[in-house]
Amino acid sequence: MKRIVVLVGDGFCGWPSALGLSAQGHEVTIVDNLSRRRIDAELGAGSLTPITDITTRLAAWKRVTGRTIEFRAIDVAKDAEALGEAFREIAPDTVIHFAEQRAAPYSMRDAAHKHYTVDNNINGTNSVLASLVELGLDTHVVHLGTMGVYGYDGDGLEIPEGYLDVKVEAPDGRAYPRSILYPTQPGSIYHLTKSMDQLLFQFYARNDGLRITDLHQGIVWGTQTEQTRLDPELVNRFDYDGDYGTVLNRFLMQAASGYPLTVHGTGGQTRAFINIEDTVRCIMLAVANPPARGDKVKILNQVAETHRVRDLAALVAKVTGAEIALVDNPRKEAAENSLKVSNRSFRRLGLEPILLRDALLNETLEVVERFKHRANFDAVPARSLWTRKNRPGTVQRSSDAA
Ligand code: NAD
Ligand code: USQ
Repeated sequence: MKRIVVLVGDGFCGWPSALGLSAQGHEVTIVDNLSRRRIDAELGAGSLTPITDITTRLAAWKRVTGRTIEFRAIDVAKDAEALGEAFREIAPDTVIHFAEQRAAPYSMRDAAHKHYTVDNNINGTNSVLASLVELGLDTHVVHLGTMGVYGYDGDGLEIPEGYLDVKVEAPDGRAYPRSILYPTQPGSIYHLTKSMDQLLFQFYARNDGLRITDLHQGIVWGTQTEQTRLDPELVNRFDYDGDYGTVLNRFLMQAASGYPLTVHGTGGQTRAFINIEDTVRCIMLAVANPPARGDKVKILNQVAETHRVRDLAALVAKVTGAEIALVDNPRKEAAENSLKVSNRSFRRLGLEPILLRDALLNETLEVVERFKHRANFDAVPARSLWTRKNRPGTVQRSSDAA
């Protein structure tokens, strides 16, 4: 059993991961500055599910399972001293680093939000790595990164897991072999910070021998996991707004509420998806399989399957009878792309991913059906614009004037 610090266990992926690891018997400490809850207030759209405050959540976990999860309120990006102190006291075997501003639209709102996202994400990652080095700890860092570092205008070439083996032809006629990070092409400031994280990881692994796993995850859908289902006070968060709501969860919430499914442009974007239960399984597998000291950064693609956005909309419409609306695309992205992603590493570690089966869509639909009365429909359209030429993804209805 390991001592694990989950930076940041109050979020959508962090909370069920912290519970899953605690259920496995690990000694878990959550660090979070609760910034996401403040952003809920800024956007006027809290979680659709009634998440309890962190103290109530942790007390419920203790009541239901008898297990304790510690909590520390620390800003990972700004308070390096407190973070270092926590690492010194706990001496973690593993640090799971989720502590970032993760919404692409939020990162593209304006200059202030671009600044916040870069500042928060890059300083946070550097603080985690620098603190561990300073303390001389041999901690395994597991970072939740994103498939989106590679961009979404692919032509069908399968994206490998992190590295590309190339031969560079030199003027002397020789071909020099190199293993390089697969080139990035981020499509938002948020995705750019994840690309920059990769360089920080590469540096600290080479310079200091830090053991680092970087998980390139697709879009997460679903809400509940084996542990969050145990008690209403353990319920996971569910985002549906135009900034933080991700596409499939948004479509499910819109379908349950009689709101047309907001397909951006032609819906030709193909993306990678993974269910929240598999996010937790992958984190567990990554924790159990660290790289050796001195190894290069271990990069794994954390995806189950790929889908085109309009096909997802058609699937949700078929299951629910919802109407589909083709709205303006507020983002600068290719109208159509193909995407193939290798997920061999997790498959080899035993992951049998959950695919989009009706039963699971139905579980999420039941959750949104139960809580749809809590939604703020003004927050549903995606209004953050990538460029001055883009237009908001607004459905033209009398109840939804732009
Ligand atoms: P989330 O916004 O629900 O949670 C993020 C948490 O981080 C929040 O609890 C917030 O309070 C905390 N936080 C942010 N900055 C912090 C700081 N400086 N100090 C302390 N706490 C801080 O996000 P999520 O959906 O759980 O995503 C978690 C990670 O997974 C992110 O790094 C994201 O890039 C990655 N990811 C998410 C998805 C997805 O679809 N949700 C997909 C791929 C990758
Ligand atoms: N889209 C719609 N209609 C909507 C919402 C989105 O058509 O109502 C489209 C978008 O234009 C985009 C696609 O759906 O083409 C995906 O959008 P998204 O908001 O679901 O996903 P994204 O912005 O890429 O970000 C999410 C998470 C992020 C994570 C990323 C994984 O918020 O933290 O890193 O998924 S990935 O997409 O693989 O980069």
